[in-house]
Amino acid sequence: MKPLIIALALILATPLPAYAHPRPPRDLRQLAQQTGIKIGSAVDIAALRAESDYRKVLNREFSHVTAENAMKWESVEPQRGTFTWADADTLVDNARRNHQQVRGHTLVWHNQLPAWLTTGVADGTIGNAELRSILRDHITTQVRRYKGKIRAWDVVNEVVEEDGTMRQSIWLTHLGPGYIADAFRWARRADPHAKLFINDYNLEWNAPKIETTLALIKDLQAQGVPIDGAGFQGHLGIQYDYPGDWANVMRRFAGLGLEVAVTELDVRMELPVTPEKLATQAQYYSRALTDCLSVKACHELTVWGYTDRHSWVPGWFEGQGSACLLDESLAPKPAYQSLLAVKSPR
Ligand code: 9MR
Repeated sequence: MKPLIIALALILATPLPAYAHPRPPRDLRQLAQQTGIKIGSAVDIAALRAESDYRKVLNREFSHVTAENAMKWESVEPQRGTFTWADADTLVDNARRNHQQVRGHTLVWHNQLPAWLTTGVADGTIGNAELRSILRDHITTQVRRYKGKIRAWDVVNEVVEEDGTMRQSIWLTHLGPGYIADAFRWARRADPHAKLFINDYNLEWNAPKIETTLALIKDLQAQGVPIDGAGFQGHLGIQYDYPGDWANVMRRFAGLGLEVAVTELDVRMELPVTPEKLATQAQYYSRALTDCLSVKACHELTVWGYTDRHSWVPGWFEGQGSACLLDESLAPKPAYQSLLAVKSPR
């Protein structure tokens, strides 16, 4: 009798493997808890303010948030020296109240720069030395303002071109290649605890971009530049093959000692929507989550908006849409269910 009791006790005391959770997750927040990664969404601040159903679902489902536009330079300093933090503050305050961590997006980019900056550079009234100090002040001011409230910053965004050359932004052409190292150093000084990321699109599969970005990171590390992570935006479309090598690519970045994250996932399609297309889209979403879960260093998967009611896709790709997990009326699509059904290897 005794050995049987001991055997039974042993079986009961053995912890269940992570994938053997008794119940499937009820929502994305619970999925995030069970898998141990952060599941986030980009946030449309106007919707957060004005639409109670949008706010309710955002705060129920997501434990991580990124401002879709509110932290970009043109949003926070539309006139030189005039700062407009209200939208970014709203996001950060809402996050604190709802136990959400925040990804700061983005400090150095070639898009959504304020007009005073781009015209000043173009007409020569802002010279290169002044431009460098403007960039330093921008990074320092913004990172300090949210010190301790941002888990990770996208310090530089989209600095490499599709052909693997460095992007000829105003930063590169006026400040030289050292602007990237400077940006990371200034960000670290302003908030020593925030994780500092490089972020890009098509980094999931585009070989020239992957190789250049890896080389850039190694070079930064050799100079002692503080860089902690690489973000894969993940703007996918079902008319293209799923980037089947993505997990291996993530592992290469992780091999440099970096955290990796999926920072802007969405999966667009050519309209009209059909059940077949939604089923394919669901596979893309679940594969992206599976890829992240299969790489130890992947700690975050963020979608670029969670509802088709507010998605950048229709405005940018003619005839395309339906890229998000929930439809316009906030009803879950097959993609949402497919995420909940992912079996975590962790
Ligand atoms: O979703 C954003 C959209 O509302 C803006 O109009 C657009 C302007 O460039 O930027 C979109 O977000 C981009 C993100 O900041 C960086 N990666 C690509 C995203 C989609 O364009």
